[in-house]
Amino acid sequence: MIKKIQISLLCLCLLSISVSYAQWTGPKRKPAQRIEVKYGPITPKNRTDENMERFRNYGLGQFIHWGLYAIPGNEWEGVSARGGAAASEWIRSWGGATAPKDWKNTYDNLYKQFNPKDFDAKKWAKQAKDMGARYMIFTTKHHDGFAMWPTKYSDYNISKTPYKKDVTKEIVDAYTAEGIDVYLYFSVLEWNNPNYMGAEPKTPEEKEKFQKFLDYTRNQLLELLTNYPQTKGLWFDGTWDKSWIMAYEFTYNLEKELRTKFPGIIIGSRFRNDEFGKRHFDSNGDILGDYEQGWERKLPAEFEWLDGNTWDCVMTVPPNGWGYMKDWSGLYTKTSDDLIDMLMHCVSMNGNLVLNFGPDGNGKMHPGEDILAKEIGEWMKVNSEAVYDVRHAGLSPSKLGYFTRKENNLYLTVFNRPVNNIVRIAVPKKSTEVPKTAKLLVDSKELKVVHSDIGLDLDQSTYYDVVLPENFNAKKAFVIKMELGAPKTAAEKLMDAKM
Ligand code: FHN
Repeated sequence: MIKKIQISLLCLCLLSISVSYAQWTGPKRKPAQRIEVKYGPITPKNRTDENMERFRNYGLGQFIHWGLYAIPGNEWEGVSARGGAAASEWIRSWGGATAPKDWKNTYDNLYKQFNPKDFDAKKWAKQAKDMGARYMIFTTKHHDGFAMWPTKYSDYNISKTPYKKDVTKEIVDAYTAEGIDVYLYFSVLEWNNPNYMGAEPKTPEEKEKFQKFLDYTRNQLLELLTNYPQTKGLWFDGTWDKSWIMAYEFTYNLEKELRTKFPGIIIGSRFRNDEFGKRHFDSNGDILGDYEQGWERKLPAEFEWLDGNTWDCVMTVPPNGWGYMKDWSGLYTKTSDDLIDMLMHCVSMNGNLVLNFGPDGNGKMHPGEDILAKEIGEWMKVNSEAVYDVRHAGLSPSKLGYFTRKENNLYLTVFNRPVNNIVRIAVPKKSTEVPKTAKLLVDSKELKVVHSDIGLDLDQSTYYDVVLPENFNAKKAFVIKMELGAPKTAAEKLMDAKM
């Protein structure tokens, strides 16, 4: 019995050790004492070069998951893979009672059907531009191992499909022409590569095999960055297996090599771990890469949790599922209001929101995604000033919406409109900058600003009321732009009550 308790205590301990520095849902804990880490960060926290500054200013991005999984669209011969596969782009791993016979083999031969007759990269890029995206991430190779570019290092690639043409090149060129920066998604993990293994290679044969896989990975990465020199960064995925974790010396050297050969390249925190197996953040809690890449379908509740790191959040429209999903019925799919809320949540905390699209096997977006792109684009046309090039405003969060700031302009994107039409802004009493003027981005009409020092006992804030016109109708969130300036008179010092 005692032994059992000891074992479970040990398990609990191990669990807490393994999650301590790579968590995305709470404040980042750092060890009490720094330890020596040989394979830690290569670049400084918060690079200040032009590329990184651009990254921090994107605001909105587009993710595209497109590969062979687009053909089934999460179902096969009328049978849904829901419940049998973790997500639509995971359909190759469909198991259980509903899985078709010999499914893996069927899937691995889908490339013989890949011939997207409606694919028009320029159309995609134009849609992304109209939506307001300033960067995009494209899946060059997902976990199935199929390369969406004509790689020299594997036959399982786009050139062997009836389509034949280099999809990646078409996308990189079209988006770059629209002024949208391109990042290449690359899954290290491959389900059907005989040289890949999840476990740590132990025997000489296993080690030799996995070394082949590592060399192949390196070759593909160098090939991608050479073929598509416009690429701004690599978005790694599938790096959680023990085999990759134990290859920390290789991955450290590879990151160095990529950075030397392709100066300015941006690499997120998913690429590698330190020699103690710590992913995203090393054993001292320092970020491994140029930005935090763990905000997948999740958002930080507090700005402080981000610990000053650059970050973005990648988001699906359905609850989960990144690749094309023919049937959205019975699932909650995010509305443009949900997504604009998430966008403002991100930018108000110095992050970007990257919205995922999963085009079908013919190269068409899901009709629901077309609608979202249009609605978000319409909103962005009026309000993008509050999204692009902005920073965390340094004010206490408001119940009404999200603050962002650019130079001496403060923006409040209002999601919860007060019934009395008075938008109350709390400013620290000692602040040397307060709202002086206000207007709505939608019509540029000046709004009344009134200083309302309501005199709450022990309150550290003073208040500025922006008065909305009674006849102002809004169907979506709206942005109030305020100019900041020196307060007229310092807030009166009222006596705090003695109790
Ligand atoms: O397993 C993948 C998943 O299919 C998808 O590509 C997402 C995108 O961020 N990443 C992985 C899970 O973390």
